[in-house]
Amino acid sequence: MNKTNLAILGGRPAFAQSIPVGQLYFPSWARYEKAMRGIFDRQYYTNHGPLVQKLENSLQEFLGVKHVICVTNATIGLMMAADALELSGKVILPSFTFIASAQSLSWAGIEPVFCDVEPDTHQMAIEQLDALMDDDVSAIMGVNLWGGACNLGDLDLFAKENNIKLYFDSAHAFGCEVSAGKIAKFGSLEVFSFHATKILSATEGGSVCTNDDELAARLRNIRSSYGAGKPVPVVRTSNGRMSEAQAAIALMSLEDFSENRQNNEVLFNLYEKYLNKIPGISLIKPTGVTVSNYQYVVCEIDENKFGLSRDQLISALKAENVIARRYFYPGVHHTVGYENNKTSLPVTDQLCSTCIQLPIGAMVDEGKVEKICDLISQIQEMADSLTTHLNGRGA
Ligand code: T4K
Repeated sequence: MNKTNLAILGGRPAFAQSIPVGQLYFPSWARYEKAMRGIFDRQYYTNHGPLVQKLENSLQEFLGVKHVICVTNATIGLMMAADALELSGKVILPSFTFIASAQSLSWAGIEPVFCDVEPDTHQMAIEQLDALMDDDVSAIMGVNLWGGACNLGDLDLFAKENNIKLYFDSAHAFGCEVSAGKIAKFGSLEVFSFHATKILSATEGGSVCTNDDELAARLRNIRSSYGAGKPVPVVRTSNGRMSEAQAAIALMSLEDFSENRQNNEVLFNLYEKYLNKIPGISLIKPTGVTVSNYQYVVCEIDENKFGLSRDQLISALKAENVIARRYFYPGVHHTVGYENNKTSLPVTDQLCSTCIQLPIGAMVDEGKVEKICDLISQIQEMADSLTTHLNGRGA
């Protein structure tokens, strides 16, 4: 491509159709139709139907965990978790996460206490936890980010020493492994997201996983309005049911998981090869795991070296129909309900202004990765003239 043809300067977009961030798994129409016909034949849409039960059993086997409770989405899973764990007072969690991690606590009347993350890995900064502890803290919510994991061993030790609970928002970590096995069984419970952008998709969906029988019984009672399974005392119930249509997609996605993960790994390695050659952009590799799902391609932009800010790069890519994202922006400690929070989280604040996610998943192939990296390289080489152009537009 000729450099002067960049779309932001008036050229034709490099891609005719938008390339989004996210796994965006779509099974073949024939497979989808067959699954939906089954639902129509059985005339059963929702409430712990046969497909949800099959999915829960399959996931228990796949993940090596005793209980998988499928839910409408991870947000409701996290809200149910706060009740099932009987949390109170305060819970420590990183602010560098999706807004749902903290909002699930606010729904339960719990105060989120935000901690910073490690600059290199983006995972929770465990050495800062001591300073955040007081008698009101009842738990830590670890967040396993970007297909990597936080330091599970150190977190477990810290929680035990302080006699508080530990659980995980593992929305990004489905299918990831550490030396002790698959992510799913650590802490009291873990919550996965099966949103369409995740490697295991139910279109919307999620699950709560635990080895604790009593906790699982509480979760099943909270999930289903009037309760379900073994009756156990709970504070309140909700509607966190997963529908049969959601479970049907998730079962197909689970069947194709290995292939999709492998494909992501190939694409990730290709990104690494090309991006390494471009000044001012660094790829963050998933850490703390022996196997990653490579669900996200996360980079940091060093404006001084790249020549443009993260947001300017996003604008230039958007013009080419590459829909890069800025997860997470703004930092959760500056969002709904926490605007007056005075916590100083320098690493989180820095990452919220420099992190960019590039497309990976089913909508991307090797040729597209090469083309996206070529575009980024050209944008970087033309940074000076693009800055003049973008400043002129007020971007
Ligand atoms: N904890 C963490 C750490 C999380 O990251 C999340 C969610 C949660 C908890 C809560 O999980 P859920 O309650 O959502 O299960 C997305 C997702 O909505 C969200 O699941 C995810 N994390 C978050 C990081 O990103 P958006 O608003 O960026 O997604 P959306 O719908 O705009 O999709 C991304 C791109 O994909 C867009 O360019 C549009 C495109 N797209 C999307 C869908 C659904 C398509 O082309 N086709 C599609 O069908 O939040």
